[in-house]
Amino acid sequence: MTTKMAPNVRSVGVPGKRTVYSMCGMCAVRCPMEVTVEDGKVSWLQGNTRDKAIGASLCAKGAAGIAFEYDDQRPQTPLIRTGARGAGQWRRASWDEALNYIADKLKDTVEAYGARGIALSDRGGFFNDLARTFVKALGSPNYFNHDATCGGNVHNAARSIFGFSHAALVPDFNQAKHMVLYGRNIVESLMVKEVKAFTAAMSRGMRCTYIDPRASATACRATRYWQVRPNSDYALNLAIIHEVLKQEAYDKDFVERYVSGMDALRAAVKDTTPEWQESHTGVSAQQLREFVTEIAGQAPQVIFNPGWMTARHKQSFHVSRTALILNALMGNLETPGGYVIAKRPQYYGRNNLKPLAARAPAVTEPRVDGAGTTHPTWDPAIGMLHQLFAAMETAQPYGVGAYIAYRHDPITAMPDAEAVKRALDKLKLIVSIDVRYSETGWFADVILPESTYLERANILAGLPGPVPVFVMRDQAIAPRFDSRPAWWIFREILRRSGNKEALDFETVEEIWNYQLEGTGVTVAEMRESGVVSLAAAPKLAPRDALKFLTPSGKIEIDSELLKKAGLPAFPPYEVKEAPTGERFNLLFGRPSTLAHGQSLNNPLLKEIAPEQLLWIHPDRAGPLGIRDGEEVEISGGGAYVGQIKARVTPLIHREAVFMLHGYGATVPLATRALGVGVADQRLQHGKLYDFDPAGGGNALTETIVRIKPAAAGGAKS
Ligand SMILES: Nc1nc2c(c(=O)[nH]1)N[C@H]1C(S)=C(S)[C@@H](COP(=O)(O)OP(=O)(O)OC[C@H]3O[C@@H](n4cnc5c(=O)[nH]c(N)nc54)[C@H](O)[C@@H]3O)O[C@H]1N2
Ligand SMILES: Nc1nc2c(c(=O)[nH]1)N[C@H]1C(S)=C(S)[C@@H](COP(=O)(O)OP(=O)(O)OC[C@H]3O[C@@H](n4cnc5c(=O)[nH]c(N)nc54)[C@H](O)[C@@H]3O)O[C@H]1N2
Ligand code: SF4
Ligand SMILES: [Mo]
Repeated sequence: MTTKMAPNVRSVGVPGKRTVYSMCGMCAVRCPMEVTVEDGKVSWLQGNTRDKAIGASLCAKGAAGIAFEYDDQRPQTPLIRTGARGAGQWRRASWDEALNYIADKLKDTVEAYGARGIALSDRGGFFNDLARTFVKALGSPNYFNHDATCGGNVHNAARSIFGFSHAALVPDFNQAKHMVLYGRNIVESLMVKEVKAFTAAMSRGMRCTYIDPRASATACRATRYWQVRPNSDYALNLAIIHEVLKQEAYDKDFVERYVSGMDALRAAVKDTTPEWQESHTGVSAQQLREFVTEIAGQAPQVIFNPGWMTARHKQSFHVSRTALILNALMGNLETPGGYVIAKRPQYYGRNNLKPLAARAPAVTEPRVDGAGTTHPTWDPAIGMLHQLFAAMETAQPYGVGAYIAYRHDPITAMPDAEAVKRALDKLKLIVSIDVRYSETGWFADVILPESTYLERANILAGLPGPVPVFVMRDQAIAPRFDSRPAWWIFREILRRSGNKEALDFETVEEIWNYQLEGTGVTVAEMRESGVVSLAAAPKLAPRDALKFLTPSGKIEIDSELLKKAGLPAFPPYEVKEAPTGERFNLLFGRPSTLAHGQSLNNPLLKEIAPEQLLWIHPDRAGPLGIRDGEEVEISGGGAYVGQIKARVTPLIHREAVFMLHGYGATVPLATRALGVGVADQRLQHGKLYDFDPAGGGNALTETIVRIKPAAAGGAKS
């Protein structure tokens, strides 16, 4: 094994002790972080103390970054598949060989399908200018992020109402009086800054209404908990809006000035009374009325926080939309204690980072998923990944031949792993760029090991916010193995594909200098603290001059985008049949100590990971002969059957079972995670192409599973 430093990076193996400002990479939150390096090794990790919102805090996963770094169970060189897909036979390859192999297959793809036959998906977020530029420079419109199974529905709902993403709505925890959370499990599915702000707000007396069929740890902190029926939040919201209008608990001035479509809203909620929703949600009419009376006295410091996923079913978009409409009714936008709208640098008279994507020629080909065209409500900037898999299978609307999964593990992240594999198997080329052996990597043709977040530098990122910032992830240590940073990998593929201009930089510093041109910020300043603020203090926009990015400039309850899509603004609530007998809705979530499927093989996190249990209500478990602590068999209708221990508890709604996501891995080289627990995504059989038509997101929580006591001595899948 050669231990070689990636070319064109700073010499980092210097003796002595120093601090490098970076960003944690143990989950996608990317908290600002200080890395202590002693004699070329990482000796300590903590939050970036120059950023007061985080201080020295990291979560357990962040703190396990050292264990991740010094774990050898990861791809150490490029690997090229030698056996059948997924069979696990590989040969080590040099970077030249692997990159040439990829370039050849990309050429075949372009010959067969045109450049649009190349697609890439990634985890989105801060640094996505790089991957977008890469795809654009290849001449393809087909960049996707992961949002089909994450925040897609919420994002597209916000886009239909405000014209911008829900990520642009920043809750003012300092002054909020009441926060309503829809399955947003803030204290476990955590972001360090947010959970600190939430905990502080609760200590100072903020009220919290938490809505979830399962009593999560956040439910335990909340002042009100509603154990709603699964997938019923839309009915709840229609009734809350009905009551808010009836009690006149909304901000009339704000609505008058900024909201269009109140007539449509009134018509939609005319009959959705608190009594009407009772049988749909399980929340009593009286409790709902009391809630509305309470928030009437707290508005506008009341925040309806739809989180990222607001359930994942075929009306999720409308759950999110109605939650966002409630914010508009509260008049809480750009108000202390409400939602602050994230600002770009221009708002404070500063320039943003120069986009790399501008260096690549425009692509005029239509997207393969129809986002923005046949599906006007789906944001073309992020796409809808399941439709890429559909195109792989059907070659409609056109064929796709090559796919790069960069920082993304769709065989874990998308429902129905077998269906994902069937689609992938049609391709000429599957590449995984990862820091560990993912399920997708194991099925790929080529694995390219990216240097870890401690071993590499990223491009700079500009983050909008109450105060916009530029952030840096600098390289802390030399790569331990023969890996490379993504910017280098993409540059090399482009060079070999005859499209080199867009990313033709020799060093990451060259990229940084390009990005910083005209901003008044220098690389040295970035290195000094890792985070540079573009204003001294946040400044709210004047309330009488708010501008929304919708076609009308207003908050569009009667959305132009929905009209264009031929979709109703307020479809009738779809009544949910209650599963009975052996049948349950499968719900899922995360523990605070694991990030998706990527953490269970970490030597430290494996030790503290909770045992994966199946939460089931005593009223349903009893008749099935299922007892607390005993093994049950769970199946989702496909070939995959799991065995898991029951946790019999009233903390889960009668109609649902709940399990943690991130278990049930199958890669033999990741020995600590191998075969531990059950993979919820494999139980989501038949769900790859089942989605919310308006939001586009997969209908994961509509999965029905069957549960029965495990046969004594039954084999574990
Ligand atoms: N059934 C089910 N499906 C789900 C979910 C669920 O709870 N249940 N959750 C959904 C949600 S919310 C999301 S966000 C998605 C998440 O799905 P993914 O985005 O696929 O998950 P992650 O584990 O965050 O990261 C993806 C891959 O990036 C790799 N990676 C980590 N760091 C780096 C790096 O520095 N460089 C590179 N190149 N790779 C890196 C990881 O090893 C991992 O293989 O899954 C969704 N799908
Ligand atoms: N520790 C840790 N933190 C993380 C992550 C991680 O992997 N690990 N991932 C990050 C990412 S990518 C994301 S997207 C966020 C996700 O953060 P959250 O949005 O908080 O998501 P989950 O943890 O999946 O929790 C989902 C909750 O929704 C509930 N739920 C299911 N169906 C319904 C329903 O119909 N209505 C309502 N109201 N609730 C329902 C489930 O019971 C569960 O408790 O977490 C982020 N933070
Ligand atoms: S939430 Fe935890 S794992 Fe995620 S970036 Fe922050 S410290 Fe790291
Ligand atoms: Mo997510």
